[in-house]
Amino acid sequence: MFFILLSTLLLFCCISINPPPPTHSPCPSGYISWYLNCYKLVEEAATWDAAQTACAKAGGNLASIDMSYDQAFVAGVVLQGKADAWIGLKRKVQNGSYMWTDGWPVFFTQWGPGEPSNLEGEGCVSMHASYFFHGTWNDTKCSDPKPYICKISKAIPH
Ligand SMILES: *[C@@H]1O[C@H](CO)[C@@H](O)[C@H](O)[C@H]1NC(C)=O
Ligand SMILES: *[C@@H]1O[C@H](CO)[C@@H](O)[C@H](O)[C@H]1NC(C)=O
Ligand SMILES: [Ca+2]
Repeated sequence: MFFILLSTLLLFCCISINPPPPTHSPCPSGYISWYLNCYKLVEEAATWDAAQTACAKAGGNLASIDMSYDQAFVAGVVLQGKADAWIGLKRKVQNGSYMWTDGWPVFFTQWGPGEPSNLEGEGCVSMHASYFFHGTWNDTKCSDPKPYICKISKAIPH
């Protein structure tokens, strides 16, 4: 009887002093959590290089988009038609191939009609906000200031 009472007391004591740990977002504030990734639309316009530097300072990169469901999430939830925004894809001047800044291989693309136009001086990729071209990609001029999408990821490319 005593032991039942004691264990009941212990049970109450320990439940009351051990509340469940608070659930907190795995992402820094202002970022939206999605699988192993955190995304943020930064609405202050910057050149592509300045945008990449700012994302890197926060521990990430300009966003890479590796799959169709990442594309749907970034276009629909992060961008929400607010502004054309830089993503982490850039054409290398050396050989013309497009590479993600975070090192992921380019598996998936969502170019707009006629893109990439690969015009001289246009090697940085932005995502469209406009109704008709929503979410599609365009190679544009790297020195144009645009809002941008940062991504912090726990997934490591290999
Ligand atoms: C293109 O050049 C970059 C270096 O600027 C290199 O990392 C990449 O592997 C090259 N890609 C091809 C297909 O040669
Ligand atoms: C793609 O970018 C170019 C500027 O580099 C712009 O003139 C063109 O309108 C863009 N395409 C769309 C569909 O907005
Ligand atoms: Ca273009």
